[in-house]
Amino acid sequence: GAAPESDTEARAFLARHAGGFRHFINGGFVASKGGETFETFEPATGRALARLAKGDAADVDAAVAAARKAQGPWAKLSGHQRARHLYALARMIQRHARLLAVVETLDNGKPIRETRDIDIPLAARHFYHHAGWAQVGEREFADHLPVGVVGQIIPWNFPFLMLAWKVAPALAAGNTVVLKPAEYTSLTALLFAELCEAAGLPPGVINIVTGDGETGSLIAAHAGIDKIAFTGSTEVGRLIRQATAGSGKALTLELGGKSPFIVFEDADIDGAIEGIVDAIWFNQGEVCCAGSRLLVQEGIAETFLARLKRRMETLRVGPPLDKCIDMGAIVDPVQLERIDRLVKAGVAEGASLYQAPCPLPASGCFYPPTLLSGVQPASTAAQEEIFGPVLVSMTFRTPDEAVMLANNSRYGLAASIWSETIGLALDIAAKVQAGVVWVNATNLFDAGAGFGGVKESGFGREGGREGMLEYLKPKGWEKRKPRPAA
Ligand code: TXE
Repeated sequence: GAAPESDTEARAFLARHAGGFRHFINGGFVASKGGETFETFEPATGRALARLAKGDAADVDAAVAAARKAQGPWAKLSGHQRARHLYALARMIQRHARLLAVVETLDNGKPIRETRDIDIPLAARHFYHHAGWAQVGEREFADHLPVGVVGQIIPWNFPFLMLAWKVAPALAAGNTVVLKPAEYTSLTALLFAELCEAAGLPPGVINIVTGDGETGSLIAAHAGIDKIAFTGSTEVGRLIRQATAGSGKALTLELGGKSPFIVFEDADIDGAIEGIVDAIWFNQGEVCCAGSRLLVQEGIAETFLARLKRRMETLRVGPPLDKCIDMGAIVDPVQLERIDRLVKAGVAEGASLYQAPCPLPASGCFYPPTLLSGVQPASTAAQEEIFGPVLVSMTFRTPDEAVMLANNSRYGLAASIWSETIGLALDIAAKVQAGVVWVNATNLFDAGAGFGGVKESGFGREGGREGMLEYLKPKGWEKRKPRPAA
């Protein structure tokens, strides 16, 4: 195989912060007021990677105060001026793309091929796209105002891309931000803070507070925040909805999924096989919209699964800096244990287990590409989000049965439909309960298209015009006199 990607520059970045990473508040790096810190690890080796500040109530207060002070002046800038800042950030991301990709791979465990070709370029594209919205927004949203100070809590599966999805539209719309990265993967966010400094972004427009769920809950409950945008588990989404209920805070939630991947008898089988590989083994299956439930029509099920198993054997799992690797490490031992527990539950419930016989590194958090076939629709394996490289499969006979199985889920994030009969595919697309539907394709993301879920996958959209509106409020209501007390 090819030589592994060099991590020299990334190690130098880590060494510069060997004394511990700090929060980024009001344009500068500051230690936690209470002095608490925590450690993170490299998933591929288990070695310690960084020490980070754990945000407490005083830190969140300071970040919110900085964001509040910066918000008026930021919103008063012309759309053109705000766009210049977003373009500058996009160019900074491109200039430091290699460093960002390597840091992301070290921190998360995902393959360098993906961070280099997908995560970081899509993040840059998100800033470019939203620089455009900052300019046209002046006319398009002339009857709207920014929401104000936004609290953003993001997960660990696409640490930098999720930062871009949250930060770019918020800034374009004239909001300022208090962002908390996930505790496993904060490093690209802190590197981004350095890039914001270098790009001359006004202090307080972006504030980054690191920490765990406790820090997150302080942000969710903070009275000085006007909106919360969250991506993560449905369980935490529920807690945040409770914490913000009745507070007047706006809220968007992008939560879990168990997305169906439906293959009809007349599908292009080669295409569908490559599609399912991308749907479930991209990013180790740690993807909210992963096609984790394969529904295949009975007549082709046996051949399809046989071919899929042969394709699984060719997937390479290993050190993520190796440029030939298809699947890297699972983010943390806790997640690895959760995946294994759910696979065992699937087997106990009667599913057949197939794991690709690929060699795994002796240490680090690795898990093989896994298929559970013949699962019962009501079983744990068919219903729970596994959030790992585990595909479950079921068969159906008729299109109606496919729709019934697809919708037999508490989630509704995405769906992928494969058939050469376009009328059938579009008919099914309209009947599947999902925020995003792909036909003869999967995992298509575009900064200009709204992404989000229905049912327990959450609400609100990210990307495009719909995404911009989530960071705006109609003008006028704030001038209305409060109703006299009864
Ligand atoms: O997610 P959490 P976890 C799913 C996936 C995974 C499971 C658990 O199934 O196996 O969730 O992962 C912050 N108030 N997804 O526990 O806890 C936390 O610090 C406010 C799907 O890591 O939801 C982090 O920044 N914030 C998913 C963020 O929430 C809180 C992506 C997400 O972490 C908080 C991740 C609280 N009480 C996990 N508790 C997707 N759909 O993309 C935690 N956080």
